[in-house]
Amino acid sequence: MVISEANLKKLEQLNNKKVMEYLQDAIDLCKPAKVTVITDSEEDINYVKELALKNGEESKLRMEGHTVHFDGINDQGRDKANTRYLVKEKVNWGIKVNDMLQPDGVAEVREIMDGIMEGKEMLVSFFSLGPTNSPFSQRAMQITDSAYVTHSEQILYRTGYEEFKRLNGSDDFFLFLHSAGELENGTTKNIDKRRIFIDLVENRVYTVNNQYAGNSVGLKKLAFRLAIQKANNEDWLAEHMFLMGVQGKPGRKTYFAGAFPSACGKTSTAMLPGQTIVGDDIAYLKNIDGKLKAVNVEKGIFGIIQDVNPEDDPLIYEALTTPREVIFSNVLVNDDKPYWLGMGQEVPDKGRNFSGEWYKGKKDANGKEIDYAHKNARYTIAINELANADDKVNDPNGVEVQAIVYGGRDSDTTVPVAESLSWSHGVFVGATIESETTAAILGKEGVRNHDPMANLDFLVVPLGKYVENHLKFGNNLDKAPTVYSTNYFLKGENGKYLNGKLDKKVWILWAEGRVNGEYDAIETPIGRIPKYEDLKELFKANLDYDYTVDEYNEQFSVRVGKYLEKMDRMSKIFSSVEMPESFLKELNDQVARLKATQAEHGDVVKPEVFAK
Ligand code: SPV
Ligand code: MN
Repeated sequence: MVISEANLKKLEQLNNKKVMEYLQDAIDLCKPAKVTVITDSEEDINYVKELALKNGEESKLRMEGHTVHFDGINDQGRDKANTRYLVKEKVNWGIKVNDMLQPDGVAEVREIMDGIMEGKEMLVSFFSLGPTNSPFSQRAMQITDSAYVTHSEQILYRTGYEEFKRLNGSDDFFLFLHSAGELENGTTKNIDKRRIFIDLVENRVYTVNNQYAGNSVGLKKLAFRLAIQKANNEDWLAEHMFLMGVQGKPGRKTYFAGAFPSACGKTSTAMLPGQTIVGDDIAYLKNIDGKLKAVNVEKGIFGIIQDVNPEDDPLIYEALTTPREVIFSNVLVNDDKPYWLGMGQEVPDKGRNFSGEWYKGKKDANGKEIDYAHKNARYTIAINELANADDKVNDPNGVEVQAIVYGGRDSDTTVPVAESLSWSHGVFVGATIESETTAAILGKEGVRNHDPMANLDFLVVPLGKYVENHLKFGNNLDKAPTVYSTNYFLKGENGKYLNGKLDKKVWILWAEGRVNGEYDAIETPIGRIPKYEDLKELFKANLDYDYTVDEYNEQFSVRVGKYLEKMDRMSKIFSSVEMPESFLKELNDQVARLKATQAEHGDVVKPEVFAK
C-alpha cells in the first residue's frame, strides 16, 4: 500500500467520493512511492515545511523562518507557450488563446505524467480560495510531489481540510495535479516536457515538469482560469486585482480594487505607505444585495522582490529582513543571506543562484552574462506578517469596493491618473489597457501588448463575453464603482520618467477624494483629470513636495495624437472580435471626442484648455 491506514483515515473523514476517485486516479497515473495527506493541523503543516528542506527544494537561510528555493534557469516565469486550455469545442475567442480539444490534451499530458512520481512522495492537501465559511469560498484539492508547492500554498491560501468536510460530499471543487518531474540539483530537468494544461471540461488542471510558482502552484494562476469560467457562468467576476483600503480624511477608508499587468506597479500600489492591504493579485467580486463586495482569493503575497528596498518599499523590506516565515526564490544566496536586484546594498561577487554556483562574470548557454539574481525573483509571505494588513483580510463577507483602478505601462500616451466618464467608459478603459512585457513571462521583454483588464493571459471565455459580463455586472449594482486609469511610466521628451515611485500615492488619494466628493475635476475627451491645486496640496501634504505647474502641464496635457494612435491599435484589434454594442459605441465615441479635440487644439492639449 502506498498510503498508510492513518493517511487513508484522514481522507475518509472528508466523506467525499470525488476526492477518493481523483486520488486513486492520480496514484494509478503517477505511481508515487508514498502518499501523505495533509490536513489543517499544525503537525501536518510543519511536516510539509520539513519535507521541503529534507528533499532539497528549500534550504534554510540565516534568519529564523527564512528559506530559499530555486527554480531552474529555464523555469523563471510563466510558460505561456505550453499553457493550454482544454476545451469541449473550438470557439472564436477574440484573442490569441492556446486551446486544444480536451481528449487530445488529456492524452498528451497523461502520457508525460505516467509514472512521473516513481520513488517520490505524493502530497495531498486541501485549500479554500477566498475566506473559509463564506459565500465566496471555492474549494481546491492539490496533489503534488513538490513540498515547495504545498508549502507555498500554505502561506498563500487558507487551509481547507475542514472546508472540504463542509462540502458534504459535493464535487464542486477544483483539482490540481502537479509534478516537478525528474530533478537535477533540486530543479526540474525535463523542461522540454513542461506542460500546463487547464481542463475546462473537468474543472481540473494538470501541470508537469515545472517549479516556478506561476506554473506549479495550482491555486494561483491555474485556479484563476477555472474561477473565471465559473464566474462567467454564475454572473460574478474573478479578476486579476489587488484590494486595498485607501485612507482619505482621518477615519475614512475607501476600498479600491486594481488590475495591473505583471510588473506595472500593482503590488507597490496595494502596499502604498499609510494604506492597508487586503490582497495583491486575485480577487473575487460579487453583487451582494446590490453592493459590490470582494475578497482576496489568497492570504499571502508572491511578490516581485526586485527594487524592494528601504526607500521604495519600506514595509515589505522590513518584513523581508526580520524573522518570520518567508520563502525567497531565485535570489542570490551567500553565507546564508539573500541578495536581490535593487535592494540598495552591496552584493557579494559569488554565491548560489538560479544558475547553480554563481560568480561574477558567469555566462549562460548563449554566452550572456548571468545577473546575480533574477528580475523575476520573488518572496512568498503571509499578508498578516505585514504591518499594513487590513483588518478585513479574512472577513467572510469581503470588503465593499467603491473604486476600480486599471494600471497600464506606457511611456508616451496615458496621463498618470484619470477618472472614467461612466461605468461603460470605465469598462472600455479597462479593456484597452496596454503594457510592455516584463520578466514575469518567458520571452521577449519591452514589447507593447494589449492586456484587457490585465487578464489577457487568463481569459478562458471569449473576450466579448467577458466584457459583456463586466458591463452587466456593474449595471446590476445599486451603484457601479468609479473607474480610474493610472500610468506610472509616462516619460518626458528627454526620455526620463516624469514621476517618482511614490507619486502613485497622490494619484490614489486623489481618486479616493473624488469617490467621496471632495475634489472637482477637469473633463477631457479621455476622462476627468485632477486640477493642479488639488494635486499641489496632495503632493505637499503626503510627499512634502512642491509640485509645480510645469510638472502638472507636462504630465496632464492630453497627448491627443498619441491617444488616437492607441485608438487605431484598438480599432484594429477589436475589428475582428465580436464585442457588445455598447463597447463599440464607447470606442467610436472615444475616437470622435479625440478627433474633435485634435481638430480644434492640436496634438498635445494642456489641461487649462479643457478647464475653460
Ligand atoms: C503575475 O505574473 O501576474 C504574477 C506572478 O502574479 S505569477 O504567479 O507568475 O502569475
Ligand atoms: Mn498576477
